[in-house]
Formats: sequence, C-alpha cells, structure tokens
Amino acid sequence: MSNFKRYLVTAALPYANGPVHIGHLAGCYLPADIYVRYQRAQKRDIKFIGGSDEHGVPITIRAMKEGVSPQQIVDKYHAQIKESFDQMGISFDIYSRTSNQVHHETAAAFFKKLYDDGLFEEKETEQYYDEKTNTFLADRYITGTCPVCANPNAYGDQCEKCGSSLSPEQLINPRSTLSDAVPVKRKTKHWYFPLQNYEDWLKGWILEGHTEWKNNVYGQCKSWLDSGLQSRAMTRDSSWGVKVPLPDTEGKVLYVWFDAPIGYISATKELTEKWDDYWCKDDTKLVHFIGKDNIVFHCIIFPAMLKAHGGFVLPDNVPANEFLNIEGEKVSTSRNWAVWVHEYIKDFPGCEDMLRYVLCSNAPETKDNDFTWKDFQTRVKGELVDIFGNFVNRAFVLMHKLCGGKVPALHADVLDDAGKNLLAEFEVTKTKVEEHLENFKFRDALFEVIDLSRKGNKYMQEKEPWMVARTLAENPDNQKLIDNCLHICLQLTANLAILINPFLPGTAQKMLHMMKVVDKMLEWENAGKTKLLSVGYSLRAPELLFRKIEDAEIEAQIAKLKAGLVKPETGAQQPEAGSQQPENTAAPKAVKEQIQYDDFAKLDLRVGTIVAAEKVPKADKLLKLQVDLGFETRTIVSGIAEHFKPEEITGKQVVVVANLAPRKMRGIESNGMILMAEDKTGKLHFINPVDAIDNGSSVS
Ligand code: B3M
Ligand code: ZN
Repeated sequence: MSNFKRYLVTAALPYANGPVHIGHLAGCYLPADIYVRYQRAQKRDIKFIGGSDEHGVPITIRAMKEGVSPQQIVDKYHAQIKESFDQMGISFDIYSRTSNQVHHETAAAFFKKLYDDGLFEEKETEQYYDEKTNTFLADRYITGTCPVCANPNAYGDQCEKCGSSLSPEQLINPRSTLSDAVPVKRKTKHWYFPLQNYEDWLKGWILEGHTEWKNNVYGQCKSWLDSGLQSRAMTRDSSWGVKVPLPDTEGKVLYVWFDAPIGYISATKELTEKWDDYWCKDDTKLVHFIGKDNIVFHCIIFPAMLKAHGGFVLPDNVPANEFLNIEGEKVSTSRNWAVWVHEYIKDFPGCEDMLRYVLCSNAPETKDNDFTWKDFQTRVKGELVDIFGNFVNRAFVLMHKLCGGKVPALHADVLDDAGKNLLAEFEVTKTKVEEHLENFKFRDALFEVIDLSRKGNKYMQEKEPWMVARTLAENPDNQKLIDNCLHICLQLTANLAILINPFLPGTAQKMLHMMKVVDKMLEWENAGKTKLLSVGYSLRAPELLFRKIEDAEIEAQIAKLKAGLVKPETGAQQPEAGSQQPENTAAPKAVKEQIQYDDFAKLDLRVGTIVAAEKVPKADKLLKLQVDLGFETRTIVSGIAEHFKPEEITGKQVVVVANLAPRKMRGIESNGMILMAEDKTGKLHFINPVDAIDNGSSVS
C-alpha cells in the first residue's frame, strides 16, 4: 500500500456554456466518482473537487449570440450541470465555480507571484481584431476561403474540408465569425510563460518518474516533450475572466487555461480551512481525472505552473480517458449529436445506475469507444437484469419461501466443496476489485463484481433449492441443504452490495434496505467476509433493482438523436462558437420516428392550383394564397415568401394537406398547408404532378 496520508481528487471543470453529455460522464466524472467512493469506503481521508469553468472565449461568444451577459450564461449552465451531476450520483465534496470571488483572488495571487518572481516574458504582438464587436479574435473565430481547396468556410487555424492547417493570414477574404467584419491587425501586450524552461524538469518528472501513467497519457506527454515546448501567452484581451493583477491592464484577463486549474485550489479553499494540508503536504496523493483533450494542460502546463510557484504537490496520476462516440460517430455538440445527461434523466427516471453501469463497463479507458442504444439495452438486460438482479432477487424470494424470511444457518456437516469454493471467492473477488480500482481499471473491476454474481447464479442453479424442497416430506434433513445454499447466497448478496457500491450507489442502498442493515456495512473492510448477515435475522421482501429497457424506448432515443431533437434547451440548432458547421456539411436530416399506416391514412392530400398569391403585410416570410381544390377555393397562408414572388407561383399546381385544422396567422385563417421539398442548401421546390390534372385529385 502507498504511504499517502490523504487523497485529493479532481475532475475537469466543465465549461458552463452548455449542458453535459454522457461522453463527459464516461470520460471523467464517473471514473472519478467510482474511485472516490471506493476510497471513502476504505476510510481514507479524501476530498473530491469539482466545479464549473466559467471563463474563456466560448462563453463570451455564446453570451453575445444569445444577447445576454456572460454571467447569465454561466449562471444558467452552472446550475444545470450541477444538477445533472447530483442526479447521476457524482459525489463531489464541493462543486464550485470559477466566477467566485475566492477563485478570482486565488488565481490573481498565483499570477502575481509568478510575475513578481520574474517568471513571465512580456511581449507585444499584432493580433486580429474585430472593430465591430471590439474583440480580439482567436484564430478559430476568423473564417475565409481556403487557399488550398477554395472551401469558402475555412477557419483561421484549419480548413476542415481539406484538413490543411492554416494561419489567419493565409485566408482569402477573412471575416470575423462574430460580426462578418473584415478583421484588422492591432498591437497588444501579453505575458508569456516560458514552458521551455521547465522542459528538462518535466522530462525527468514524467518520462522517468511516471512510467506507470496510462499509455495514452504517457504517450501524449512524451510527444509534446519530444517536439519541444514553447512560451505560451497566459493573458488575453477580454472583459470576461480574472483581471490581470497589474497596473494599466484594463481589458486584459488571465488565459482561461491559466485560471481554470487553479480553480481546483480555490474550490478546496472554499471547502475546508485545512486546504493547505491537501495542496501543500507531500503525503497527499493528487489525482486529476480528465478527458484526453485536457492532457497537456494537466500533465505539462499546470504542473509547470505549480513547480514555478513552489509549495504545491504535483499530480501523482492523471488517468485520462479517451472519447466516447455515439452510435459510431464522434460527439458533436454543435450538430446536436450527443446524449445529454439531463435528457436521459428525464427519459429514464430512476435508471441512473443503469447508465452508470453501461458507461463504466464500456468506458473508453484505453481507446475511443462507442455508445449505442442497442448495446445499452443489451448490457442492461444481459448483465444487470439477468445476472446481478436475478441472483439477488432469487436469493431473497427463495429465502422467504423456503427459510421463513430469515437468514438460515450454515450447517458445517453438509457443507460441500461448491459451497466452500464460493465462500472463498468473496475474498478473492474483493482483492481483484481492489487492485483494479487502485490502478484505475474501472471496467475490469466492475467485471469482477458482475462475475461474482454470475458465480452465485451458477451455484444456485446447481443446488436447485426449489427442487430439494420437494424432497422434504420424505427427507426432512434436506432442509439443511436448502439452508446452506441460501445462507451462502445471502452472504454473497451482502458482499455484492459492498462491491457494487462505488459503481452503483443507488443499487447498493436498495440492497441495504432489503437486508435491513445500515450504511456502515458498506465499509470496504467488510468485503470478503462470509458472516455479514446474522443467522435468524429477518430480511425484507426483494425490491426490483433494475428494469429491462424496451425496444420502443431505444428506438425512440435513436430517432430523437437522428432527428436532432436532443437539444440543449437554449441551444436550438445554433452551432457553438468555434465549431460552426458550414451549411453544406451539416448532417443530412435523418428519417423521423416510424409511424403506422393508420397514422399516414389520416392525412387527406389533394392536388390544387394556386389561383392568387399576395404578400402578407409586415410578415417577411408569409404569402397568402388562394388555392382551387376543385370542390372549393381555400385561403392558405404559407411561409414561402422568402423563396418565391407571388407572380412566380400563380397558376402552379401544388399538393395540399386538405384536412389540417385551421390556424390563424397574422389575423388570417389558414385552411391547409402546401407541400414543398427543401434541398440541402435550404432552398424550396414545388412538389406537383408531372402532368396537369384535375384539382381535388387525391394523393396517397
Ligand atoms: N473547461 C475544458 C473542458 O471542459 C476545460 C477543463 C478545465 S479543467 C481545469 O474540456
Ligand atoms: Zn481547404
């Protein structure tokens, strides 16, 4: 065992500019939570630190686009994210935020110390500036035509069409994504942190000192260090963030990646007066849980900052995960290709542990992995319902039926090898789970727990106590066989509660309730014990631990995902700053949820002719049409004014939904709807019969 006296565990601070999705959970919050819950059960002194990252350009841009203040953006998403974590059982000791006063003070003081120690380089450079919005533009916020492939929507750092990496100077007709203005160059002064000065130290510390780090983490560090480090600006021109604590620096703030990791320190200060025990004593084990895109910041830049500052512990490990894809495609928040945690909680109430289970058993620990709804359904059914849940349920049902609702005795005289072996497995499994968890192998650890319940099922199946019960009239002594089987199965159930607790805390609680025991039983030292439940103790009836996911539920989720209906509440289809999709590369519209023929047959579609058309006053989009349906002429208001002039369309035949309930638009009652096709550029086209036919003809 280690000689660490206390643990400090952090999970990356999510940007408060949107909700969290399941990729976030799988990548960092869930493994962090499992680790912390396990260490707490080991009675270790541990603090679990989290919070929202509330600074940075994406937040100011989101605010600008929504026409609200950055504070309003972060208030909204901080609350939403915090709630999602709560509901998923992510058990932070504190979930703070970087817009807090304590954080501003802590980050500013950190910067000031490095400044006073002469550790920054001061440099004046020219940067692109948007004069309309008065903002300096990061490369990503400049678009223009790619000099390589002529894509008109290339970014200032990269063309996503041909993959060329670019600088804003290379773009033809550069424009600001914020205002469409032509960016101009302006001089600006910033403070740079010379990372190259820490290169040798970092090489020794990581490449020689931390060979135990995960391959993906060690590998990324090595390639950064091998290619040589450079000075990085630690300040930005912006009005949102931690103000640079130096004279004459109006409009300058700390770079978000300078202040955010200091957020871990500020949050610990908020949590406890003894924060410096955790941050400043060598016998603290500091562990950062993050996703792979944050590796350089947590393994190189932040440690170099801590080293430069002095007096702080360095991370002992940074077990970063890779990414979780959804249904075979990369998560894209701008395209709305994501499973949002708050949506899941709403759609599957009470099923939080089931998601925790699937995200852990399929976690992207060593490579990118795929989440599919089908796999979700299969794992829940095949592993949770049929194995773990089934075992616990059978043990309880049979104990009520065959042992009077009480824990039966263990009779040594009839205890066979199968029983002895299974009892011995408790300790073996405990040791394996422990080893995996200490080494951040969460999938393997969880597998062992499920495997133990699988062994329990097999044992019960072999012993068939329900069959033995039929022999009792003839041979009353056989009750001992039944007792032994259920005694062992119930002690196993108690062990399962302890072992599953870090992964599925809600399930462990339900099991405690069924066994009428208190939380204390969940202490890790109890795992492996074979006498957790006393003989003669009466237990409750079983509760349902998990439920099956129906086909219809996953079909609905897939349809929702494909239809782009899973949206962050405010987000609509608005792409996020920095990841705008040029229109012609937007995802093709997926087919809507399946309907039955009867649903379709309710529509009455008819051919009609537009006999008159005029603009609706003060409505840019609407045309008022008179459509001759043969049996009558209808007034229909249609949102096509931006696409067609009234005179262009009079005389055209169209297909009309003739039985749509009337609706008032701008005071005009519209009686039906005309059908149009929209191509991928958003242009509308008429759908009409190839040959002119009688008005009123039905379409089916
Ligand atoms: N907010 C980036 C991210 O959410 C960043 C993490 C900060 S951790 C100090 O991926
Ligand atoms: Zn290109």
